[in-house]
Amino acid sequence: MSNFWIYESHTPGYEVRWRITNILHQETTPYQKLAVVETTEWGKALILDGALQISERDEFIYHEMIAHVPMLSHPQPNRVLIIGGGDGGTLREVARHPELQSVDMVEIDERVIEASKRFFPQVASSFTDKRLNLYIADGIEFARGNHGPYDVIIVDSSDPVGPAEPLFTVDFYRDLYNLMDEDGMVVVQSESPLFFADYFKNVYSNLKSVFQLVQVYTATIPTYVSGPWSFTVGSKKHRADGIAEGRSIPGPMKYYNSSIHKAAFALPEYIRQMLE
Ligand code: AG3
Repeated sequence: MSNFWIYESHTPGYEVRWRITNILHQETTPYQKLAVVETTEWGKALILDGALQISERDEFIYHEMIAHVPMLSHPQPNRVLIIGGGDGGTLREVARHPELQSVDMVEIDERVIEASKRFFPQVASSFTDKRLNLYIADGIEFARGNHGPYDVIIVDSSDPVGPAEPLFTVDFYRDLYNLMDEDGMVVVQSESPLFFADYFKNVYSNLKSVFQLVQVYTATIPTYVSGPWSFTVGSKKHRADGIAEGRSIPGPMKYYNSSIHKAAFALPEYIRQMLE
């Protein structure tokens, strides 16, 4: 068996390692270090600046949960904006909804898209969708521009260090607010409440200062830091914790179902208390 391992340091006292058989690709893009490795347990994995973004084996959990919760709790998600998400997994799930009329996707680093198309074709499977307008651009600048209005916005970013840092600020959330219709809803990946508690609390209070309704849900994504991973919704009108009337789930899922949708919003006390 190969004796090569890659490490991810979560905190100064906690790191994980994965046995790998191969480094399939490595490059330094204008924005970050990008690597694709073949692991023995999780299939291929995409790593940005030392942080694992997707593994073939569990990416479905993250992508189904970041996409279908907002897409199904909104009554009519016709126009969608995805910020980040260069691997294409969020787009793949959004594109399954027949209600979708157009999706704008804004990714700062074209190399992530290229690497995903080459090494993760089953994730990058919707870049040919006719409803897609792809922008290789800075999400911050895009959000300041005259786009939309959108019904649903999904911020599928990496951690708030490096290129994604400004995507966690009040100013950015205010710009997103202004890009949405009067019943719009945004969901952002908001890190581990346990290990990245400050980031998590910041997202919540920043969204709270902009949106009428803010709700948190979680899912366990085994290749991220152990325990729950959070997603936070800012909404102008609709609650996010259930499927909207008249909507139905678009085809077979591997993780998402209507019970999971509701249950994901049930928060353990230690998380609920962080939001007080
Ligand atoms: N975006 C969230 C990745 C966070 C991972 N963090 C970490 N490993 N420290 C994933 C992008 C998938 N489309």
